[in-house]
Amino acid sequence: MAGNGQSTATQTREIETADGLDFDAVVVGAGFAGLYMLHKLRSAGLKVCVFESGKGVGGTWYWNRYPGARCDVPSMEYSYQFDPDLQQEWEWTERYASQGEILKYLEHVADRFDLRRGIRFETTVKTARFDEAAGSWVVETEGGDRVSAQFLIMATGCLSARYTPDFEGMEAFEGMVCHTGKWPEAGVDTAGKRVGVIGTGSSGIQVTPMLARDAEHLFVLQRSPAYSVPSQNRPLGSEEQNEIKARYGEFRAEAKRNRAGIMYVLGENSALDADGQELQREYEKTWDVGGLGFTAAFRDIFDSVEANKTAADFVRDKIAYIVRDPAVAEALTPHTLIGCKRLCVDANYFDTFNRSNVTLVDLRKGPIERFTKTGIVVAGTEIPLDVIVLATGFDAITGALLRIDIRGRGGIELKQKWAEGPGTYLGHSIAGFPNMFAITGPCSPSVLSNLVPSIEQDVDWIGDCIGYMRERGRQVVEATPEAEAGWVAHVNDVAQRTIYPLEDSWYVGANIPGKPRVFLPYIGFPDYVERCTEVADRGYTGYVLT
Ligand code: NA7
Repeated sequence: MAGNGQSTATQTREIETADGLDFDAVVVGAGFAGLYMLHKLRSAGLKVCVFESGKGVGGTWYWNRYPGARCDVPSMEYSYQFDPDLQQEWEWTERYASQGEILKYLEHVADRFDLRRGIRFETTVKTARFDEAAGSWVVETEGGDRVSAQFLIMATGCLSARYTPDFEGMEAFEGMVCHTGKWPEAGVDTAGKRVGVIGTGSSGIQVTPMLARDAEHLFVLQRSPAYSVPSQNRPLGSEEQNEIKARYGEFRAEAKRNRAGIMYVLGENSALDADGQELQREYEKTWDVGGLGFTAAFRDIFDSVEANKTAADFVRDKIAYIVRDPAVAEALTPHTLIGCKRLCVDANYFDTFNRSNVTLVDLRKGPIERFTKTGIVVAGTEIPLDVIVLATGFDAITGALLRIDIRGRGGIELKQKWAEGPGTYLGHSIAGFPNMFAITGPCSPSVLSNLVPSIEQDVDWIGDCIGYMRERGRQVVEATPEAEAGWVAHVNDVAQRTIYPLEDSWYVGANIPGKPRVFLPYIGFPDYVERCTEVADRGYTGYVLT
């Protein structure tokens, strides 16, 4: 986090001298989205204040410091493209960047574009209310700051509201408990200790092999087995990078034409037309390449249950092959559709269960009953532990927005408006919440796309919309309820044409008790971009500008 402390005085000055705490825009969050939003608006001459809970920039990549934390999108793509020089200068060291490297990159971006002075760190936004008479937002922080701004921009991230289940007796445990999503900066000493990890989603799957290396014994408490494919991560040589950099624009444009906005070649064939040999050959090929491209082996893995089953069978066979104990292999094998819950990308996850210091605890045979002073009781037996790692996920996409008390026109609470599930227009605008935007909000491609280009798309769109308003002297922009309803219907319609909604996952809010079951992201980055562009080109159709 080098550099954060030294600029505190400057940031405070910029924030405090801006017309007595009256801003053009308040941005909440200083991860990928907040940093670029600040740069964009500041470059357009706006007075901007960013509030950030962390001590430094980075958002997700600031908090998720657990060993093994790594992005599942290749580093050459999981990076900004708004500045060609930045894009050319930065050198990635691995095919998939580690948390530490992404954080360094974001710190570099913050310094390169002089962003830190516009950010108030260690400041959590508590409430935001739209003042109808003034046509602006009043934002209050937990520390008592109160500022107003014409625009409120939520850059709060899709996977930032941590979820910790309400385990009985948690406070009684005398060892260390830490969530992967809030890993201590100083690290956690697990060497020679008895460690329990709860959760086998992406975070659990990444942290497990790392913990197994030095723990005396690692217990992996699994409620649902997950599909995972190898990342086949490797060092990224300059030659390979330079090849991409020589045609970076073209490379990025090509990636954006794919449904997820990521570079992969979608198989032309249907898995249903392939015989056993072809299936095996194609899946082996994509397995060896590694990463999320596995599900691109055939064109219809997300469109047909039967096609999906061929990919799932292949991974099930791999698990049986890798894990030596057949009973453990079976317990680790999912029997659901593949990829409808986020596909995990790992480094030796399944092989870790061949180690003598690792035990899989199958919670389907008996759930976690309670925590005790010295461990966790599962099915009547205590597992003695020194450290408990919660890899229990996030209240995805809506959680970070709803944890702030946001009130729009007529004092309506966002929580109330979204009681039955979130509705937005184009993912970033909400009827009844004028002059507020959510970057990669619900009903946008967000987590089903490469998030960085999705963020840039939203930031550019929002910046252009604000620019349009300023040029024409418009004060307030608001999505109409009709436009919002139409967009939500379209988002659902597109999702229903795929098999994504068929499984329980955080894409549908199923991981959070009581959360309405609604398919949260929009499937199809290129269609989304086209629609947003069309709306802007036609003078912001579906919005009222006053
Ligand atoms: P995920 O994918 O939501 O995984 C959370 C895990 O925690 C999952 O295995 C859950 O089991 C498990 N969990 C949650 N509650 C409990 C309780 N009460 N008891 C036992 N186990 C529980 O979160 P991640 O942080 O791994 O990944 C989130 C995203 O971040 C990921 O998809 C990437 O996009 C990056 P369940 O499956 O619900 O049975």
